[in-house]
Formats: sequence, C-alpha cells, structure tokens
Amino acid sequence: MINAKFVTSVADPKQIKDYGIKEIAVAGRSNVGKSSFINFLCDNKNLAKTSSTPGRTRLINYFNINNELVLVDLPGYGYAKVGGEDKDNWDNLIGGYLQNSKNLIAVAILVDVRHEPSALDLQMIAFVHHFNIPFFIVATKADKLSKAQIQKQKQVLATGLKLGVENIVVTSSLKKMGKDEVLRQFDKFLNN
Ligand SMILES: Nc1nc2c(ncn2[C@@H]2O[C@H](COP(=O)(O)OP(=O)(O)OP(=O)(O)O)[C@@H](O)[C@H]2O)c(=O)[nH]1
Ligand SMILES: [Mg+2]
Repeated sequence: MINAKFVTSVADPKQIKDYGIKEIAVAGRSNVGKSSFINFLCDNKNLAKTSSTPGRTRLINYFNINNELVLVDLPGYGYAKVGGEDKDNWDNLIGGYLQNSKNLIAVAILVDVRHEPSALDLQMIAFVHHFNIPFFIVATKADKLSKAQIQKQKQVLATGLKLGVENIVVTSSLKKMGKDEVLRQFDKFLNN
C-alpha cells in the first residue's frame, strides 16, 4: 500500500459519494486504534489523525490507495462524552455510510485484543450481518500482551463474538504486526 492519499471528509450521510473504487471501512470503538491502523497499513504515520483522546475522528475520512482501493476511517462508537442529538447524528453517519455505500466490499471491525467484546461491538456485528456486509475482526494493540496471552484472548474474542478464530486478525500498529494477514483478508474481499 504505497500511494495513499486523503480524498475527503464527510459529516453527513447525504454527502456520501460513489468514487467508483472498492471500499473497505474501518469501524470500532472510539480509541481502539482505527486511524493508527490505517496509517500502519499505508506506512504513513501522518495520513489519518490519531490521538490518545477518544473521539478524535468525528467525520468519515476517505483514503485512496493506489487508485485500487478506498480505505474509510469511520468515527468511533461508544464515545461517552457524546450524548443525545450528537450521538444520534453519529449513529446516523455510521449507519448511513454502511447502508448507502455501493462500493463497500467489507468492514474491518477493530476490537482491543485485551478486552472482551462490548455490547456495541456485538451491535455493530449484528448490523453488518443484517445488511449482509462482509466483515472480519482486527484485534488491535497486541504489543500490550505476551504471545501466550494473545492466543488466549483470541479465543475469548472468538467466543464472545460467536465467530471462528480464523475471522480474527491480531495486529499491532505500534510494532507493525499482522500486516500480511490483513492484506490477505483485503485480497480475499477484493477478488471476490
Ligand atoms: N500500544 C499501542 N497503542 C496503540 C496502537 N494503535 C493505536 N494506539 C494508541 O491508541 C490511541 C488511539 O489511537 P487512534 O488510532 O487515534 O484510535 P481511533 O480508533 O482512530 O480513535 P477515534 O478516532 O477517537 O475513534 C492512541 O494513543 C494510539 O497511539 C497499537 O497498536 N499499540
Ligand atoms: Mg480515529
């Protein structure tokens, strides 16, 4: 993934456009590491803005990869400080994107490798199931655990998400771990 370029930010589902290029979206809880994951895949730490403060990405950001694929950085869900109308707008934005993007071929749903899946993670999976959108799970921040702990957590995640372990790719953006396996997943969806 060498030539990665920012395309646009979208704040309203009505602004969602058809770029004529296949899209893979990156979803997950706020602060799970979505923007870092995109930067890691693209070998460019300045591409998507990251932050230790949750709720950094509030818009949908599109990144064009070699004119072959568009990676879509979605706003994180479950950000506690967003409530009421703000939260509704946010849910509409993510939901609107997922339902209205003609070129969407898969969603990478990111979960922190250290934690049990949350109710919101399960909701996200139920949502993509409902709309028949292919997805796979990316466990992030694997640098925080030992190899043995990672194996154990992979099983915990698989059980909690009611999925086979083969649907879970373990990564660390910090230690640049798991890229080949992620790219294999991408190829699988791109060539389908
Ligand atoms: N140790 C470690 N920290 C990471 C990793 N990936 C991301 N982080 C850290 O986690 C925090 C959040 O990262 P982001 O990439 O901004 O997370 P995000 O999911 O885009 O967050 P929002 O845009 O707020 O939803 C930052 O402090 C990152 O440095 C990783 O692989 N390992
Ligand atoms: Mg982000």
